[in-house]
Amino acid sequence: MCIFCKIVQGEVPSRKVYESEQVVAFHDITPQAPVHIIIIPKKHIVTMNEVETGTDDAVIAELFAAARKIAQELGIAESGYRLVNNCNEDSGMEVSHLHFHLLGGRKLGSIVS
Ligand code: DGP
Repeated sequence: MCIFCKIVQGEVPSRKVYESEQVVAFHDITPQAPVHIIIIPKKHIVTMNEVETGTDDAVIAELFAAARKIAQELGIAESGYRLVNNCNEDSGMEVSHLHFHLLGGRKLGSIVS
């Protein structure tokens, strides 16, 4: 089972900021910004490439809805934030379970490096 599935199951502790039937969000263990939240589907979708149009539409929509809600609640909606998805090797993806990084709370640098 992957590390994010273990977080979903409660086998690995995390600081959750959002949870619903299909989605969970928690503080990143190695934050790159004052706000750094990981937002995931509970379903083990490996990467963006494995998202199934139709079947996964609702959960994908909820990932974005969760990001909007969390940004509001953590006070970065107006100052600004970045929502990042890494997919496969060239992106630097480390955890093979679909996730978005919600980053904010400071002026963010270049989008690529
Ligand atoms: P990525 O490179 O896009 O696969 O980013 C994976 C992120 O997941 C990385 O920023 C660190 C975070 N992460 C990895 N393991 C854990 C964990 O056990 N707990 C938490 N909270 N975050 C984790």
